[in-house]
Amino acid sequence: MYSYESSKTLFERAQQSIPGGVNSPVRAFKSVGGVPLFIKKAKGAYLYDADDNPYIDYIASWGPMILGHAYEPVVDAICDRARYSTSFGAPTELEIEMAELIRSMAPNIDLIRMVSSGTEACMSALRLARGFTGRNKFIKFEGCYHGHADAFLVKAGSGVATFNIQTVPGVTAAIANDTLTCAYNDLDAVRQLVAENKGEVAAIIVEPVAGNMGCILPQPGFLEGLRNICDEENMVLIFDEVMTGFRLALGGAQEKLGVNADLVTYGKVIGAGMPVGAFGGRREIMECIAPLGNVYQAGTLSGNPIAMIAGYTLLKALKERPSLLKELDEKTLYLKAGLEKVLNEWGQAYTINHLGSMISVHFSERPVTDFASAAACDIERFKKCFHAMLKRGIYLPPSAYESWFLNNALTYEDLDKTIGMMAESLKEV
Ligand code: KE4
Repeated sequence: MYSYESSKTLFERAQQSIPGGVNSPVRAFKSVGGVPLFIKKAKGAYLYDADDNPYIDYIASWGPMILGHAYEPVVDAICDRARYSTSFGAPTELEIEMAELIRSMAPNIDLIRMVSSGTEACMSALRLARGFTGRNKFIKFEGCYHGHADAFLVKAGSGVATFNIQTVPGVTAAIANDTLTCAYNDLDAVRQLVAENKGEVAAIIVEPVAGNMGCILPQPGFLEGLRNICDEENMVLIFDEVMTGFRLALGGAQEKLGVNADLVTYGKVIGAGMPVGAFGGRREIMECIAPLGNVYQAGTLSGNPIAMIAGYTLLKALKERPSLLKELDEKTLYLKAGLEKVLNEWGQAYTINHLGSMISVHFSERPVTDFASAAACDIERFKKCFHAMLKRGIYLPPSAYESWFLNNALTYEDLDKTIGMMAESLKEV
């Protein structure tokens, strides 16, 4: 039986100095209850908490650690580069190499700007779309999460859904009024919003595979429909690939699903665990960004050499060995098959959503295709399953509104253990 004494002590101490004891709300275990684990170290597919309990990690820092924790080429690159200073605030050759590498991997990226988080990337892409079109409104989907910039905190997913925050204090009505929302996968609702706001909608931003209400796939024709609507209405289509980028394929969801956006945002994997985001896309749009154009966007640590060398090293490894993503997809399929077997033996309602190495288990009698169906799942049963797995050494995302993230350091033995622990956990949920 795991002891959590050190995490308990640290959590009490953390709350004296940090709001809720965490620097990001989803880490607080607030929606699943219990004490958040304080992590001491990690290697490969394993985390070790402050009590040295080992866990097989299915969060991978919410996506970045796609080749496992402390991936040696990344660690070595960071250590080597740090001795030449950690930041200059001036252009470097490394930033050119990073931009050129990304353009060689992802389709449809004429120009790309580095920032320091997915939030910054999405916030900047929206401002750019508004500046490019001269329009104020935009469409997002209920349950999708694009970071915590004010405009996106309307019916958002991830922690906003986890904590059931209907209206985020501090987001003014003036801001929220330009955020139009509808259900994911509902093209008719999009068409209606566009018709009701004719000529006023700058952009549609979408997670091409949603990961912030659990994993939810676009229905056939959904993304293609968004593409057509944006073409017809001269709107900017923004793919938020912070989660899917460099994970679903080297070229992300654009490559995997065969639909090109006008702007794409990145985060997570692009920084290999260091603070990196990026937005890029069509030259005519990107050329509106300062210093070329007047859409202002900036950042002291944008393109930071330590963050760049970490991300560059990881992306280069993925590009040079495309088999890594194939291996990861195969491992995810193996895990899915094993989970389905034990869930079927358990005999109660569930559904698994999955694409590539994104997967989520929902305790639901019906398909989970949007936020409403995700929210209608048996959330209490998820909470019990989360803790049953945690005490058996399996670390799942502490929310029913998150995707699981596999990393390629997972072995088939780890996957078998996960499947076995699920079989045991289901006896007590
Ligand atoms: P960051 O600002 O957290 O780097 O990225 C925001 C973001 C943007 N777009 C998508 C599709 C995202 O999933 C995210 C961040 N994802 C959450 C987990 N669902 C980050 C975890 C957290 O908030 O601590």
